[in-house]
Amino acid sequence: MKRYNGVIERYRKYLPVSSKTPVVSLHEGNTPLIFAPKISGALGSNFKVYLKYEGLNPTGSFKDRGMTVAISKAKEQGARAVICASTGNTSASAAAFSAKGNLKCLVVIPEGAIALGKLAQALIHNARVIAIRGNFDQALKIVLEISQNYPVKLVNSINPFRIEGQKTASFEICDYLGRAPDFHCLPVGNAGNITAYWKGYKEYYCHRKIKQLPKMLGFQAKGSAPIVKGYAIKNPKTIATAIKIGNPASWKQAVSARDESKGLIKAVSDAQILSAYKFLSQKEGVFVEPASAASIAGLFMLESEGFFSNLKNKRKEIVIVCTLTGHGLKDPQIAIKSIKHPPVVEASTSTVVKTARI
Ligand code: AN7
Repeated sequence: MKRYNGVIERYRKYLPVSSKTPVVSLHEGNTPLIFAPKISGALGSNFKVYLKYEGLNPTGSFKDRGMTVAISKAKEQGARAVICASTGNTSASAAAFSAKGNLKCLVVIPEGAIALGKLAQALIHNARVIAIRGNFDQALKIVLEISQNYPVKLVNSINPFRIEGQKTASFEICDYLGRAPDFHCLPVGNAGNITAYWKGYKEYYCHRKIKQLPKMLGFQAKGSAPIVKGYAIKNPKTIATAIKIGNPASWKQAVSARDESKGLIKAVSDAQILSAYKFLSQKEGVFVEPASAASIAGLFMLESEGFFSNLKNKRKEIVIVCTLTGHGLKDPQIAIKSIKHPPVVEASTSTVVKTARI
């Protein structure tokens, strides 16, 4: 069997790379598509829901797919340094790929709004991390300005190579299922990922790899839902810090993905996100960070609104893929906070047995 060497090698013919591109890879991609029997069952007997578990990428999020292409192209173009603003995962990924590719990595983050695991990653991979007294949208504006005036390459998803890499997730899903799903659910923050998935599906359609396109179902957090509301949010709020974004860079592209696919972009509350977060970990055994649970929160919300009712109990199988963008270990503090703390008892077998109610 051929060894797996990451998304550039696997999907080279669909990507803007040549034999001269120095490939920087951490063997990202090739993530599992896990069948979710309990979520499927909640929708109906003819529904098949699959989880694209992007938390299993090398730095624990989907960002690695785009970063391998962005960093490889930055090197090809002779860059010595890269820069990004981040709600956490982009910086973790940029820092790791920069370490592998011998680039300097500058990271601008909103102070106090980055999950612990992500901050640890950026720091341990030796990025130069600067926290601003401001939010992600302000950080993005700053790094954009810096990249236009200094010799540093921007690796936020405004960089088209990021989108190119991220579209490989659609390819993997279609290759695995032998078709495109009917619906694709995913969280929306800066809106790069919904843009990338839609691009990937459309390209596979043009190459006749799939016969139909999915409807894209995007979900923002209620306190950070500019696309849903139709205007930028000055002070976005949500416990899902990854998608706490008030003015998404790929806003227009996300709207196109929604409209071209005849899908939708809706908002889910923090309570709905946390409930889906617990459902995933407790019923499906899959631990994700809160932002990722927005996919499932959105799916459950649509189900309760009767969105799927005319598709229920038909012969036709309905295939739904939900992208789970980041690993639960990214944000251990949320996990600990949202469950009961374990009891502390004396060190005796009988007490442990009694307390455990065996
Ligand atoms: C886990 O890291 O924007 O809509 O700076 O980390 O493509 O932005 C992260 C976004 C969803 C939203 N889930 O994706 C960043 C950043 C997780 C994320 C999103 C992010 P986009």
